[in-house]
Amino acid sequence: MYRHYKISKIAALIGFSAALGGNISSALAQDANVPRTAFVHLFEWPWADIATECETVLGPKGYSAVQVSPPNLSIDGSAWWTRYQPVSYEISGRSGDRNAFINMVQRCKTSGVDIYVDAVINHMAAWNRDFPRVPYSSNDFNNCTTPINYQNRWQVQNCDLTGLNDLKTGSDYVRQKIADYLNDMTQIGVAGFRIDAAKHIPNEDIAAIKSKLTGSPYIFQEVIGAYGEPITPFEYTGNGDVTEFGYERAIGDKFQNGGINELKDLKTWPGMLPSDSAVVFVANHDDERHNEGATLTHLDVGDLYYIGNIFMLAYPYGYPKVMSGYYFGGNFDQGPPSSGANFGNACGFDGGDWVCEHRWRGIANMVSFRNHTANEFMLNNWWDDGYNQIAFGRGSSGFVVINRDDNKAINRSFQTGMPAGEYCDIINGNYDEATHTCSGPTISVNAEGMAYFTVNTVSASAIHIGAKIGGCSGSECNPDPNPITLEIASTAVCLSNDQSFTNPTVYFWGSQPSERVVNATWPGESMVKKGNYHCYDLGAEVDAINIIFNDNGVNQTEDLRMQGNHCYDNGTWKSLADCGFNVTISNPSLPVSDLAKVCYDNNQYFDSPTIYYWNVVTASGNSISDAIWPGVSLTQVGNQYCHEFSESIESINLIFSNNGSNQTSDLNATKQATCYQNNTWTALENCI
Ligand code: AAO
Repeated sequence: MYRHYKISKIAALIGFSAALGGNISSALAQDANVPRTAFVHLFEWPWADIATECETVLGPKGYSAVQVSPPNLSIDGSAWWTRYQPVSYEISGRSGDRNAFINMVQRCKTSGVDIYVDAVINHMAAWNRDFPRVPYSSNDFNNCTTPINYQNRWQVQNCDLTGLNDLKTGSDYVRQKIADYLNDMTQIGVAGFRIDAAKHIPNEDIAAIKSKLTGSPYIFQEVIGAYGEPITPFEYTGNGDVTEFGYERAIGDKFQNGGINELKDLKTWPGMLPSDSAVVFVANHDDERHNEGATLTHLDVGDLYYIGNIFMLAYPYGYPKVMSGYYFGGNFDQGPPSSGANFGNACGFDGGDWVCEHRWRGIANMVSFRNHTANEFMLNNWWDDGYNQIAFGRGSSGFVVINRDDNKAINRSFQTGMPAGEYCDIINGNYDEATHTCSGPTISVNAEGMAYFTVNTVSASAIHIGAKIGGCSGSECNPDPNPITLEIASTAVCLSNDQSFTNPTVYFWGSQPSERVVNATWPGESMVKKGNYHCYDLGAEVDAINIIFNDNGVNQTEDLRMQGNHCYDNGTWKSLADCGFNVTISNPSLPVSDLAKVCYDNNQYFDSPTIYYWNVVTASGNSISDAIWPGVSLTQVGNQYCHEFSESIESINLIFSNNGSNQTSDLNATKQATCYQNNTWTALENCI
């Protein structure tokens, strides 16, 4: 719905430091035709430092934008959070005055980097209700001062948030004052806004303010989705993007407690926003202080936070925001260092007080990885060791290997899906776009797309098409945006051909149910090339079948048994979807069980998800009587909640509900798509 791509206007030649542990490199600015797809929060950075940072680091490294701290006048005090207590909409404060702000916006824009302002518009400071510099007086505020109970929608949106005077955003006068403030910044050249505490403003009030805005600024709203709360992030997607705190929690949990292999399907976990509505982050300025332990932060021992950020920038979901703050030594209120990282102070790895995560080599270079893989916003060639070691591809544009294991290195070959050649390992070296060379180790991809990686404990390696030694050429630089969203019938069998067969052939016999598929005659049927795979459509669904892949009768695999998963990828059976295919269910002889199931991703966090149904049309013509409200309980299957009917269904009317309380609207499913995920129907095969 909302585009996160931005093409840089200029490509300037600039030298800069981009290091983890202090190594220095210089490089060309990112190519002007490559989109910018990740931004950074330079928390509490002064305007002058941000301007320099845009020119020397952010522009060249390909960052799309900077979220800056609230620029308007707030209460006095040294704590960082004083800036979330506005007293006026004049641009003035700890980061600099209006002139410095304008200078920053212009210089960043010239470097290809946008500015997003943190807009504190839900409330004014916690003092009397008189703000003559706006002006606001007591009539412009709501009257509820009791502490907020987050289970109560009305209180969340009408009472003071921790004592902060809650603006009456239902009033046209207040809406206009807020819009005037935002329009002033748009006019200066600000490109977007983070709406602070958006959960505390009814979404229709934000829509009304938005309708008064000039231009079309990018908007993302801070809505902390939490189990059991009535207000959900989904309510706000109509206004713009929304923060996805579920993503931060998932990364914090799996990287700290183990099991990062489970992050493979993170984007489809129940309750997650659609990718094109989600702003994602590993940590934010609140949680790195108050939620330490659950959130992965720079305070974590070892490089967990580092590789967590690498995962975020590689994984095709949402619009990523890199957190970049300062050291606060356990004092959660501590304000920023008295001078910025470019004028007077320095980054931690250079002995200073700023953490500068956005400059850490692997993080800064993964921004470029994300930009160069943007055309192929999909995941393929996934591998994991069943726990803490993972690897995955991004079409034919990039491949990343992440090792979260504390004891075990990774030493093995992977199918990368990438064109043959030598690539810079951008986690462990910098790529120079001018000379097409690498300051560190390189990775060699052979003609079959295979590459050998050695990755130590709690570290990573990554390669991408924009960091190929000698440069990429022709179509490999601009790969087909949908190379492996190739359609495939669910009845096909596919092979990754890491054996380099010249004429891949599939021999099969002994199908179950028996004789569903007629036995082949040796050496079997020729396979057709589909992306990185060769495939053959068996023409009917089977529960199991014996298979030998061979090179038209010459070399051959051992006797294999295909059961459930149809894609033989580098020695492992995977689902066709995991091999990157878009699976179409085209064959009428599907087993009954596959079409008898209706599933729901429960993105409304129902405690007792229930299905109520009527008008059930079965394949056999047998009748199934309507359910009795609120219907029957769903059973959790992986990430979905499902109900299995006694026989195959053709179509059905239904409502999912929380055992009769909250409910979806009236829905209708047909046999081609019986999984309700992210508010749309998809085929079961693509869903679970
Ligand atoms: C300061 C003082 C206060 C004083 C107040 C007024 O610290 O003691 O009462 O002034 O004098 C920042 C600081 C505040 C500071 C404020 C103003 O963080 O400490 O108060 O400036 O100076 C809620 C809001 C969310 C908000 C968050 C902090 O929904 O919008 O609280 N974030 C933004 C900014 C933040 C800023 C403000 C808003 C205010 O990012 O920096 O405050 O402008 C649950 C709820 C959330 C709720 C949290 C915290 O979340 O769901 O909506 O956020 O609780 O109350 C797990 C759970 C999740 C839970 C979360 C808590 O993730 O799953 O349910 O933990 O971390």
